[in-house]
Formats: sequence, C-alpha cells, structure tokens
Amino acid sequence: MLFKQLFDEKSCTYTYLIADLDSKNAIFIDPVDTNLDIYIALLKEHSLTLKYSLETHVHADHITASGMLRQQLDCKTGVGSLCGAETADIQIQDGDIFQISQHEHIKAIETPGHTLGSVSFLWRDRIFSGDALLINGCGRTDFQGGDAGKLYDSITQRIFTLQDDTLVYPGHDYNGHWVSNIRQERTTNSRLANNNREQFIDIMDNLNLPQPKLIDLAVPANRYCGTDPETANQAATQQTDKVEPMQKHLTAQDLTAQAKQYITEIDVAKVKSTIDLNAICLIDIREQSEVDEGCIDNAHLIPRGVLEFKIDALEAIKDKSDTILLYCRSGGRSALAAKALQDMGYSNVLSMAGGYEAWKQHA
Ligand SMILES: N[C@@H](CCC(=O)N[C@@H](CS)C(=O)NCC(=O)O)C(=O)O
Ligand SMILES: [Fe+2]
Repeated sequence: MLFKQLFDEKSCTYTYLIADLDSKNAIFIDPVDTNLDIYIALLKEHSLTLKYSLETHVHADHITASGMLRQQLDCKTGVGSLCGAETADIQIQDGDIFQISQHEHIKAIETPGHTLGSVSFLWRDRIFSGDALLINGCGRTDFQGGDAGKLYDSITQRIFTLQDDTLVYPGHDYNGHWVSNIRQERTTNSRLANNNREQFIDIMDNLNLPQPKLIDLAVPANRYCGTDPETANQAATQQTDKVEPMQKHLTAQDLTAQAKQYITEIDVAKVKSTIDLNAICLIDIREQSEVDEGCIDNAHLIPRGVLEFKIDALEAIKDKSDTILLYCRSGGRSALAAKALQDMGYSNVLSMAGGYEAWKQHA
C-alpha cells in the first residue's frame, strides 16, 4: 500500500492519498484545488488510477480539487449526504464502504458537529477525522449547521470509541502536528479530556473566531465540488453514464427524492393564488449568476451554499415557526435546502415545486 499525507500551507489543510500498489487503485481525501498538479504528478509517478475523491465536509477555508480531479481523471466524488453538495457523485452515508481493492477499503463514519454533514473515514488503523477531531483541538461549530453538542457526541461516541492505538489524521493542523492517536486525544485534548458535554459546549460557544477568509467563496464552490455548477452537472451526468459505481450509493437524484418525502412542496399556481409574498419570508437560493437572469420581486438572495449560516441573521424571520418559501432553478436544491432548514428547527418551510423555471412559465 501507499499512504501519503500532504500539507497545503496556505490553508493548513491535510490531504491524504491512499493507494493499493497491486491493483493501482487510489483514493484522495480532502484534496485542495491549488495542488491539483502535484496530485496528478503523484498518481502518474506510481501509475495509479484515482477511484474516488472524498471530502470530510464542505470546506469553508479552501476550495476542493475533487471536481477538477473528476473532470480530468474520471474519478467519483463523494461528500457527506447532509452537506448539500448535490453534484457529488456519491452522497456519503454512515457506514458506506469505499473499496480500494479486493482487500482494502475505507469506511465512512458520520461525525457531525463541525458542519451538519461532516464525516470521518476509517482505513485500517487510521481515522481521517476531518475537522471533527483535530490534534489537541477540534473544528469550530459556528457555521454550516455546526453544533457543539453534536460534535461532542460525535467525538466521544464515534471517534473515542475506536481502539486506543488508532492513529488520528486530522483535516487541518495550525501548530505543526501531523498525527496523533485516540489514547492521546482522549486523555490530553484540551477541549475534551477534562470537560463534560456542557463545559465543551460552553467553550465552543465562546471561541469568538473570525470567519475563514474564503468562506463566502469556498462554501458555495465546494457544494459543486469546487467547479462551476454547469460543468459540475455535466461531469456528474457523464460519470453516471460511463462508470458503474463499485456498489450502490445514493445519487443526488435519490437524495432529492428522499428530501421531498420530508418537506412540503408547493406548486407555483398555489403560491400565486394563496400566498401573500410580502407576508412571508421568500428566499432565492440560486447562485448569483442564475439570479442575474431574473428573480422574484422582494426575494432575499441567499445562495444554497451559505444558507445555513446566513439564515439566522435574516431580519425577516422573527421566529423559527415563521413561513419560509424557498426556490431555486427547478425545485431540487430548494427541496434539499428545506430539509436542511427543517433539521435546524425551522418548522414551516416550503419549497416551490419546479422553481423559477416554473414561475416564469406560469402566467
Ligand atoms: N484563519 C483561517 C480560519 C481557519 C478556520 O476557521 N478553520 C476551521 C476549520 S474549516 C476551524 O475549525 N478551525 C479550528 C480552530 O481554529 O481552532 C482562515 O481564514 O481560513
Ligand atoms: Fe472545516
């Protein structure tokens, strides 16, 4: 086997390459866009075929190289199913197995808290903990559906329950460390070792960190695997036609259909005949380039990528039970976004079926 830990100095991000030198299959975890050439050269050097490019979460501080790796190398991209990355080929769920070769696989473990959809990956005696567990630290919990209580549960119930000598490879390190193990983090991590759940939540709620510099750019971009929506969609379609997944995973379409079972969709005719759009909170969740072609009057413009952490600040919403109507281009993204807001406790969220396309067509 080949295992490499690569460091992006600008964002202090760790990227991992795991490859089987017999089958020549490889997987990247958390690749960074600016290092694409290094990744491709590395794969070439060892004559490797990239099977998967996986994300531990939709990152807020750098742009992923997953979409570009998919375009250039035909790999599958995988992102946690609650991350809102609808163009990822695989919507990762707890327990998903990524087969590298006949005898080698990586298992996904849901570890929400840093973000709603964060996952970790377990390979042999190594856990790739993303930004859930960092060395002597942990990921912040103040954006993208982050939740300190959930993070505490993920770390204590899903990560610290692994064997003591499991190696911990984090998603970032800002202090020059590169690897730890479960025993060390369980017994010495300054946020976790001597604190109970309430104390941990209190620490996390009072970090007062500045926002990552790239957050407004990175989160929306990473929801499209770091490439622009049009190209990402095309690549995803081509991939589905060309390569059979190694096993059954949820596709973006499956996920949208699933979300629609939990949310309330309303069609345009009904919106126009029954809803006073000035009396509710209307949110257009499309990207700016789509909004530039027209939008519904008085809609708040909050792209899907930043919805979870901008919605709380929206003055039009006084209470989590206020009516919120979401729309996108054709009704897929808004269904997923409605589910995400529901999960955050908003109890009266509607998704406009058919989106802005349907709105334009309805006289
Ligand atoms: N200064 C960095 C911010 C880095 C940051 O906030 N990183 C996140 C992970 S995406 C975190 O959880 N950091 C934990 C910490 O700083 O303790 C930037 O502008 O990008
Ligand atoms: Fe992060």
